[in-house]
Amino acid sequence: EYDIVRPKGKTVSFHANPEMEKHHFGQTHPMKPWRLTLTKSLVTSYGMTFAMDNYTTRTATYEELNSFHASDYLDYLATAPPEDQPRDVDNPDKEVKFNLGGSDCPLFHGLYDYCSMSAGSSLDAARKICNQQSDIAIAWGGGLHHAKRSEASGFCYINDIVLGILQLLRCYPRVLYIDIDVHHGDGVEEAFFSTDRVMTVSFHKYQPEVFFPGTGGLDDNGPKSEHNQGAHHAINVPLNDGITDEQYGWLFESIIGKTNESFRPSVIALQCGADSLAGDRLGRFNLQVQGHGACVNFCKSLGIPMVIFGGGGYTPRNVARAWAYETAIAIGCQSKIPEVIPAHAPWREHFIHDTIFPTLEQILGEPRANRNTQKRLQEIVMHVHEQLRFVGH
Ligand code: VJV
Ligand code: CA
Ligand code: ZN
Repeated sequence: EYDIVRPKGKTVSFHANPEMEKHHFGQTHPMKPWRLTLTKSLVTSYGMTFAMDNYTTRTATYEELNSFHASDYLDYLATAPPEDQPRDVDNPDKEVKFNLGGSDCPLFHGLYDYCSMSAGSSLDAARKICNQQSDIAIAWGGGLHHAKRSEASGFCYINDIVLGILQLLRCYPRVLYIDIDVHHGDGVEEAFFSTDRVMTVSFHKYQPEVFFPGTGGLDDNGPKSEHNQGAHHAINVPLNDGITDEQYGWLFESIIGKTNESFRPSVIALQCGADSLAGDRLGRFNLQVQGHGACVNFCKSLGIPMVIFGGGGYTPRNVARAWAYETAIAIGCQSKIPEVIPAHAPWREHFIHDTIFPTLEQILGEPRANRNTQKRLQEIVMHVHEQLRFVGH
């Protein structure tokens, strides 16, 4: 029925744990782990599993989590009572200290398992790239870029990306981290702030005081001291509401193309948060599936091994569309997947349009006014190119 075959040479691996998807942050919380089920369902229905190596990932061990996170934080994460249980009277200040139990980062049932599974899939993906057993390794359950060493933040408890990059640094000299989630990748930037072995680039909506997390201005490029090795190794692309596929694609290629030339990464870690799509419950951009996917395609075209992580994405049907399409791009079968969502796809009724690429009349979401002027985008590119003059290997 399908014409999707294993591409010669390139190996793609897909890392997931279906147990992860059964966890709930709470009834109306925007983060819905079952968007991963929806994604996998589309990937399977389009016949893509036959063109990849599929792995059910193990849970990361305490020691693995401990390679970035502090022990006291992990210990509390593992033992904190879920919200519907009596408060932990012995540790009244720990929830505050670790930012656990608020509305963004609730203490739900099975939280520690959920975190270990997300981290386990990202670590497995990174190892597959280290061993050179894959050219592209996909971990849609990862991408939780806000978590800090000793603090949960913005729906993220364990920073699986930092763990994955630490693994990559054991085998590769330089890692380029790229983050297309609508939010600033603050946790990853902070973790590698003082090293020139990791270059971080985040594209995000930037409006401090109004939009989370409020960091990631154009002038935030790493430590200010030239003596610090991390100087100039953080790039931030602050954007306004309503950016389009065309503008984003131009920015992405100008910035990542030039970064690739200057930094010469040995491997790419790409966070593909789908909250930068139009119609996202929390996002503000106008990207369509094609525009989001074009970023993945551009990275692939650089011919460097790559780990692909998930991230945000709060309109599940659109998250699944984008991540299924991007899985196809990784395999190289995007021109062969039928536009129409297969009739036998379970969950088909979740898709308000029958196609993976809604047409002009039925785009992903009500478009927002575009507040990004061409002049400002040009200034951003100029600033980034200026920064990159300090970077060279
Ligand atoms: O803006 C914030 C922080 C507040 C305090 C908590 N309230 C609920 C919101 C304002 C200052 N947090 C952001 C966090 C966004 C995290 C994005 C994560 C990622 O995509 O980058 C990577 C996975 C925020 N924006 C919207 C909400 N929180 C939000 C949280 C809810 C909610 C509605 C909106 C939590 C629970 C419920 N509704 C029921
Ligand atoms: Ca981002
Ligand atoms: Zn986000």
